[in-house]
Order: sequence, then structure tokens, then C-alpha cells
Amino acid sequence: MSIKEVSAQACPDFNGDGKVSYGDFLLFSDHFGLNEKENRYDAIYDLDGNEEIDFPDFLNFASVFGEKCGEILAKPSVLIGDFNGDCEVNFEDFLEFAKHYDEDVNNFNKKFDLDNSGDRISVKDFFVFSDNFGKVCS
Ligand SMILES: [Ca+2]
Ligand SMILES: [Ca+2]
Ligand SMILES: [Ca+2]
Ligand SMILES: [Ca+2]
Repeated sequence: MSIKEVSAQACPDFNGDGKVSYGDFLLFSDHFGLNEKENRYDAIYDLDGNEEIDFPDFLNFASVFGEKCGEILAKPSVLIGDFNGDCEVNFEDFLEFAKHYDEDVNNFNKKFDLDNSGDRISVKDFFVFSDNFGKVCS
């Protein structure tokens, strides 16, 4: 076995099973071609951070395909309230949240349902968000 470990930050393990494999490829290909203006866009697939899930992201993905993610299993926690994935809960995340405030929870906005109530993006979710405001990834 010569599986390399890729640092968790750089590891495109979309389904969270600790390795970069076919399941992740399916998720990636399902989002390929989307940009940040589209509902189904999710920044986790935009590996180079240019707000578009495009060919360079695929190359990044392909370069670590078959490898194992270093710290992901040990540290699965994501920063609650960091909607754009830049490892900081700040005003940009608040703007994201505000766009979805008072919506019924659906598949596209459920990441904003921070209290997991499953029904509405409400002031309770905002309280969870404000508790985390200013936090950064460890
Ligand atoms: Ca995986
Ligand atoms: Ca990209
Ligand atoms: Ca953020
Ligand atoms: Ca809620």
C-alpha cells in the first residue's frame, strides 16, 4: 500500500469517507460547470477558489484521486456559520445568511438552518450564527 495522505484542507473528499474516490468524483461531476451565481453551486467543489466549478478544479481533483485525506477523519468539524468556506465567520457569511433568512428550509438552503429545526431559517438560526461570528478555523 502506498496511499499518500493529503492534508485535509486540500483534500476533495466530498462525501467525507476519508479518501478521494469514485463517490467523490460522482458528486464533483454532478456540480461541474456551475458558478457561484447558481443555486446548486457549492464552494467545496471549487477547489481553486475562482467561484466556478471548472476544469482546473477537475485537474486538482484528479491529481489526488485515490488518495487518503490526512486529518479529515480526526477532525470532521466544520466551522458553523462559515458558509463560503474561507475558514472565518464574518460579514460575508452574514450576507449569505441574510439572503436566505426567513425562508422555508429546503435542500439548497439547509446549511443555513443552523439549529437543524428543519422548517425555517429563523432568528434562532441567527443566534447560532452570531455565537460563531468572528471565529476562525483551528
Ligand atoms: Ca470520499
Ligand atoms: Ca474553480
Ligand atoms: Ca466565511
Ligand atoms: Ca432553523
